[in-house]
Amino acid sequence: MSIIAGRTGNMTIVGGMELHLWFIEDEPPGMALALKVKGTVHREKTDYQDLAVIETVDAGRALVLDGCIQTSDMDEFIYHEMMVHVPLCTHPLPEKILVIGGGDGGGIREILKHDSVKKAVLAEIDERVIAAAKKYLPNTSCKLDDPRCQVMIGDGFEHVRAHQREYDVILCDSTDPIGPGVVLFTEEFYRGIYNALKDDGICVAQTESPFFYGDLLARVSGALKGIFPIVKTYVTVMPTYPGALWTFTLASKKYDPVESMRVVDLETKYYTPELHKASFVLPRMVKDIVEA
Ligand code: AG3
Repeated sequence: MSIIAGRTGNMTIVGGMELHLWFIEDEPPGMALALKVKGTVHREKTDYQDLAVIETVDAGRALVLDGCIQTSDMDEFIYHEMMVHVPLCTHPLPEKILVIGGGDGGGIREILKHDSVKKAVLAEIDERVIAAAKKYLPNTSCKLDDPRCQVMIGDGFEHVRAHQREYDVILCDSTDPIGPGVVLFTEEFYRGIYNALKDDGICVAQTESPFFYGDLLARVSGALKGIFPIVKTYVTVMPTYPGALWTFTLASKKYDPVESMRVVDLETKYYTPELHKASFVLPRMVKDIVEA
């Protein structure tokens, strides 16, 4: 993560020069995403990663792990609604859901909007992420103490290995494939997920931006196609993620996400049933990646 002082704006005047603080997420070799910041709210090295919460000028508070923006008040609802409501409105009766990663709680908040859900398990390896979200991101983490939510601190891979045919829906709300997130993009992990799902279960994995992680998207899509009968990638926009065009990949044992979509009465800011279907209509460049 780089915090640099820029020369525009009107924040601090040092020696007659106006200075501003910007958070910069580098996308090597030649691009970066920048958010003007008011300051750092919290920073610590956890057992797993570098964790920061920053207060931005336009995007509210943001959680940053190992220099990568995970969630910001401005657009977290887009990511979380699309990750959750697409599979939960595809499955006819989603009752037991697992989120791997996702310690900020945004996925849990959206899952618990579904009345059918009896239990939502969060398997997060880094308890400091949960603690920071509860303290600094109240809007995102607001349902982590709900009686229907069970928080397990531990390895998501181990969790799926230990649970067979148990879940209706499993969501891989991972970081980028760096640090603790690497294992969550492996074929072995997806096999574990297949086994942890019931016979009509559905999995959704966040699969990054096609601009910076096209190879990864191709690999994940290929791996899932070797395991599940139905695999479809869908897209959304995420202004505070590098590349802005973002993908999720859905893998299903039985239900097709477009054919089997149910219209559910939900309070959302981004997701609609029309958008659910439309998000599976892929830009040519994404089609080329997942059909290769
Ligand atoms: N997890 C995926 C964030 C990926 C962002 N990548 C980046 N900034 N380079 C989000 C977790 C939200 N619950």
